[in-house]
Amino acid sequence: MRFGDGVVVSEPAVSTAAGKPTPALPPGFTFGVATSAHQIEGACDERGVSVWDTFARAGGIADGTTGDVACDHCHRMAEDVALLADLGVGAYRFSIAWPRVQPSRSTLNLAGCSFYDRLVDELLANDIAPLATLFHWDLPQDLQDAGGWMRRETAARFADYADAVASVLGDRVQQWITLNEPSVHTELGHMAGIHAPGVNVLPNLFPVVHHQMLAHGLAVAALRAHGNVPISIANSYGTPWPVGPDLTPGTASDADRAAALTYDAIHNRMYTDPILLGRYPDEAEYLTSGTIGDIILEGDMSTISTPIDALGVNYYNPTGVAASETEPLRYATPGIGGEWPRTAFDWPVIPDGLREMLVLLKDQYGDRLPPIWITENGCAADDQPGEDGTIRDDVRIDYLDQHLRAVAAAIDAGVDVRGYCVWSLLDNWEWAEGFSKRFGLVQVDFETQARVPKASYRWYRELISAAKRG
Ligand code: GCO
Repeated sequence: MRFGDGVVVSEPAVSTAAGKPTPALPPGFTFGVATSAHQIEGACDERGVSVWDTFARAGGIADGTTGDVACDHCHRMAEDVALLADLGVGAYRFSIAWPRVQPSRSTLNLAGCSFYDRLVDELLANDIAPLATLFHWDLPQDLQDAGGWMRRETAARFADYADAVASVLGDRVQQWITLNEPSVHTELGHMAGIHAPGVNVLPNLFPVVHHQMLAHGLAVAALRAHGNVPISIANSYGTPWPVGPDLTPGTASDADRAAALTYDAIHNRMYTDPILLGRYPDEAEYLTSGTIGDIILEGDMSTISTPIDALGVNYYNPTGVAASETEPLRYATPGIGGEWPRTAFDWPVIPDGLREMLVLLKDQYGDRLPPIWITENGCAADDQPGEDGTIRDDVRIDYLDQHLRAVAAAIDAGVDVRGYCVWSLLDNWEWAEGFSKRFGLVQVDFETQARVPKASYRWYRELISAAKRG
């Protein structure tokens, strides 16, 4: 069924992934999908400016596009929630655009708050649990102009924003996710310069790390003041795979294995240890020219480690890690070789890496590890319509099927996983890649904004329906 332009296309029969039975996940397991504000909302003239608007206008996007219109979700919200309802998901992970709620420090944009108010009500009317991410990288530009995450004040401003949002939505949101992928925002936005705000603050990266962690902790306290809605954070996790000269683990050296431990400390544990253990890994000292004690103030670690109710895991693939004498973080990530299938992003498809990462988290954190949600997993594919106009994205079906089996295997190994969100509902604006990478269960024609469910949409709908039938 085609949404948006009113034309209905006949639906071909659903074929499960290679005819295999659906992955066996426990009763009560939640199937969902995920999106983010800047990647789908559009309506840029109805909100304040974010660092991604500035970064795109400065030429940072591969195809020269912006998120100004994206999927025009702000003006098509009911249609998109209808897609969610038809899909049968139990949860929808979306993000709230900070600049839409607070265009500048002293203002609260009531129209912006009203949009999220209506979205949450529409979701609940369709028995879909709203999972709201408060920060998915779209920092208000005026905050960046004042120093952004290099400044401690930004953490306090984030808590004020969280308080404002909770005062509007706190009675209906079913899970708060404070930050999305602080590691990626730090590394790509504040070191590599290929994401907004496009700066390189090396050798002093640690303030960006710590002020995001502090923002998380202060927001937890602000959210708790509005009730007992479960709170989590959605971290990017790359399973650390040491690789040698041929980019496979088979030729890795002891130095590569040591580098993989460093990568795990800096990319994965740097944003998990402070929250679950109340301390940073020793490698945090690599991220400052001084000492981390210069940045951490009394009480910070206690604030940051305020208990949370779930841990969000965004997983796409393992990370190949090799020793490096020249890289500033003391490791290189040259990729993973071997005969793996690859996505349209050229990312290797290694589902068992997800099981491995989940078991690693359980081993590392033991009883300090709260229940896990897979808050993102999915693949970019070169989707092409068939002769009947539908998209037969079997590559995506196989990807999702295999990763759900990896989740089931992790659960069998004793990891408490409660839910899984496909990235993403819609083809959307993929950051520095613009519109060139399509992750959606639903194809979006960015000229007409027509939505066309793909075969993976129908496969996921059938899988969810079968799980409900038990
Ligand atoms: C991320 C972001 C998403 C991306 C998705 C595909 O994990 O990078 O959370 O916004 O669009 O992961 O790259």
